[in-house]
Amino acid sequence: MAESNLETRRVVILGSSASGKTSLVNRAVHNSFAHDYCQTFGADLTVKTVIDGQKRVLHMWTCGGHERYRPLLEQFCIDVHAALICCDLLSMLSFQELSYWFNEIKRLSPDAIILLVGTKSDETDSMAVKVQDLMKVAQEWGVDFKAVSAKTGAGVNELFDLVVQTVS
Ligand SMILES: Nc1nc2c(ncn2[C@@H]2O[C@H](COP(=O)(O)OP(=O)(O)OP(=O)(O)O)[C@@H](O)[C@H]2O)c(=O)[nH]1
Ligand SMILES: [Mg+2]
Repeated sequence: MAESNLETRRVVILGSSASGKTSLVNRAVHNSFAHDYCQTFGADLTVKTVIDGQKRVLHMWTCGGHERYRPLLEQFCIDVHAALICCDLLSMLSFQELSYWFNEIKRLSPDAIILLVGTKSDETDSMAVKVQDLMKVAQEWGVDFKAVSAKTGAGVNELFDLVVQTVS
C-alpha cells in the first residue's frame, strides 16, 4: 500500500531546549540513545509506520526548544492530532516553561490531544522537579502524564502505544 493511502496522524513534540525530545523519538523509533547533546535546528520530521489492526503513519515533528525557534511553532503546531509536552525532570526552568507550551498548542491546535511527559526518569539522584508536581499539572490540564527515560527506554514504548491509541 502506498504511504499516501495510509492514514496519517501528526504529532508534535514540544518542550524546553535540551529537555530530551529528540532522544525520546530516537529511542522510540531507532531504539538508540546518544549522550552527546546535538541541538535541533528548527524542527525534525520522523516518520513511523504503525500497524495495530489498521496501518497508519505517524508524522512526528520534534521542535527545537531554543527560543530562537519559537516563531516556527506557528507552522509546526497547526492541525496536529496530538502534542507531547516534555518536561526535563532535572530542570526547574523546563517545569516553569510548561505553561508556555501548553498555551501555544491550545492556541494553534485547540483540539489536539495533549500528553505531559517527564523525561530523564533514570537520573533519580539529580531530580529538580517532583513527579507529583507534574502529576498535579497534568490533572489541572486534564491530560495523561507519563515519566520516561530515553537512556534506559523505561516507559517509552508505553508512551507511544498510548499516543497511537489516542490518535486512532
Ligand atoms: N540521563 C538521561 N539523559 C538524557 C535523556 N534524554 C536525553 N538526555 C540527554 O539530554 C540532552 C538533551 O537531549 P535532546 O534529546 O537533544 O534534547 P532536545 O529536547 O531535543 O533539545 P533541543 O533540540 O535543543 O530542543 C542530551 O545530552 C541527551 O543525551 C534521558 O532519558 N536520560
Ligand atoms: Mg532536539
